[in-house]
Order: sequence, then structure tokens, then C-alpha cells
Amino acid sequence: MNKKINKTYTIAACLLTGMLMTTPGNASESNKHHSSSKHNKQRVNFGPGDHYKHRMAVNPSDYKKVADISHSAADLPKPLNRSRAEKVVINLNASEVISDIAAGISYHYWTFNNTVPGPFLRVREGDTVELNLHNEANSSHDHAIDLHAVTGPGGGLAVTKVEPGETKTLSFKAKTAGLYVYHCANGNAATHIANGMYGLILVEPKQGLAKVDHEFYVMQGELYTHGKLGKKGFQAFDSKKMLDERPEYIIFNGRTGALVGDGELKAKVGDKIRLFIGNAGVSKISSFHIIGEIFDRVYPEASLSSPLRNVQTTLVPAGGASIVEFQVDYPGDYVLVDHALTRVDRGAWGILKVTGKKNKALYAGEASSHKEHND
Ligand SMILES: [Cu+2]
Repeated sequence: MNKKINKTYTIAACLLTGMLMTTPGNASESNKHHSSSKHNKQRVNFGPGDHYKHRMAVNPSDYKKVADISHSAADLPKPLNRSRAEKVVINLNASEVISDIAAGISYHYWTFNNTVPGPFLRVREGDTVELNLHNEANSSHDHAIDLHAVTGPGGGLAVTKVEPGETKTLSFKAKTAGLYVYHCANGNAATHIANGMYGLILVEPKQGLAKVDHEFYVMQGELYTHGKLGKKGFQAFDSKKMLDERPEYIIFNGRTGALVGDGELKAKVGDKIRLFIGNAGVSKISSFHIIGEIFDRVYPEASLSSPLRNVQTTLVPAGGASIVEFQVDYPGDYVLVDHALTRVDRGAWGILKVTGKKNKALYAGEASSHKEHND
């Protein structure tokens, strides 16, 4: 990489780090792990457009291959059912892997624990959490974590910046109940998020949440590939597209088709369902909707204070979350979407499959059999 470009990028990355940390860290999104110590004077030179020139050269064979990058929507811890606070230990592993966005399209994902999103973390209000963040030795970058559930500098970033091979520990009190995004915030945080380093942490209120039959974990994200949507082969990260907020893929749970087929959400007629929905961004707000369903309750922006009732579509901000609850009344396939519907073609959809008895009083008619027009 051109030395000047590398330098300007380092400055840009450090501006953000500097804002979040008392002592600015060494942040660089250059090809390989890199350190620099001349931050403070150079920060004034930060200006728009520097990221545009940035490219990361990646040799896919340097990283392990993960067969399926997606985190299952059904894979989350059960309700805690605890009456008192405890100390909880969480181990996270920053790992960079190669996996598929779609069939024949691979990508250098940066992850927590080899999946996108990372694991669903579940603690109770009042718990003391010890979070150990390890960065795998072959990582190309330093990593760190910012949990929106944390009160303190950088949400944990200030004490978790880990170089490849390093482990650091953050201890925090989960003092406020809610559903929160966590993400890597090292260096140019947007790059780390766009590459897959995000997930959700639920801080259960002391009294717990109401009992439901199924809970699911769905998280929207964006991928900025060098090749256009559908282009086969290994796809490098495209920083210009990220800066322009033009993702090629907008996906649920890490890749296209993650919540379809084997990954679909399953329920029976009469079941009460709770969805924990997160949006990593980094740029788009999600208009989350389930086609053919009305949310009985929405906890807007995942605030547990007072739910809205009978909602069709709920906004999930970039770096935010929502909780929706509903009962399923009729069998069939219900499609989860970002109702900015062109994003369906970019990957933002999934299926909730409901089985059970039909209720003709609720829904009846003859299904059309004609072919759709190609308009
Ligand atoms: Cu990172």
C-alpha cells in the first residue's frame, strides 16, 4: 500500500479511537497488523474522503474456512430464571475467517466466535460480568469490544483492545435492563462492524420477561463487497462503498438465505413468539416487518419500559435493537423482511414457518395458481 494513503487512513482511524479513549490507541486498517504512535498532532489533518483510497489485500488461504457463517436464529440461551445477581464469565474470541455470503461468493469475515452475528449474550440486571476477549494469533487486525449495555469509556473499548494473540478482560455491572448491540470498535469501527463483528446482549430485568413458547435471534447487517451483487468468487471489502453507504448485500444473520430452509424459524399455531432483533448497520435503518403478521407488542428501540401494541413495522436503528412479541394464529410461511423491500433482493429476508390447523374464520380463499408476471 502507498505509504501516504496508509498514513492518512491511520489518522482517520485514530480520530475515532481518540474520541473514545483517554489515551489514543494505535489504530490502522492497513493490510496487516500495524502500529504507529504519532497521533495527536496529525488528527487535525483528518478530512473527508481518505477512506476512499483504502484497500485491504487479503489472501484467503491465510484464514480458516467456516462452512456456514450464520448464527442460528434459534441458538440463544434460555431465560435465566434467577432471583439474584451473580458474577457471569463470558469468553469471546475475535476470529477472522473465510466463509460464503451466498453460493460461490466468499468473503473475509471478521467475527466473534466464528459466526455472524456473534453469540447471543444473556445476563441479568445487577450481574457483574467478566468478559474475556481474545484475539486469534493470525488476525490481520487488532480488535476490541463496545457493548451498548456497558456504562463506561467506549462501552468497554478502552480496556479491551487486543493485538493478535492477546487476551484482555473487561469487568462491568449490567445495571440497566434492555437488549443491546455489541460490536468491535477498534480503529475504524465501521470497517470492523461491516465485516461481521457484532451481536446482541440481553440484560434481563430483575423480574425476567414474560414466558413465551419461542425466542429467536435475528440481526441485520451489511456487506460491502468489491464485486457487484451476485458476482461470484472471493470478494474483497470495499471501503468506498461503505463510506458511500452503498452495501451490496443486506443480510439477516450473516449471509443470504441464513433464515431459509434449515435456518428458518419454526413454530406451531397458538405459539407465543419473541424476536430479539438487532441491526448492526453500519448505515441503513431497518424497517422490520413480518409479512402476514401483526406484532402484538413492540418494545421500541428495545426499551423495556412500555411496549406499543398492534404494530405492523418497527424501526431498528443502526446500532440499535427491538423486541417484538406476537402469537401465531394460522399455518404457513411468514416472511421476515426489512420493508425497504428492494433489500430483499440484497438478502434481507427469512422465513417463519408455522404449522398447525387452519382457522377458516381468520383466513380463507383459493390460492392463486397462475404464474407471476415478470414485471
Ligand atoms: Cu475488530
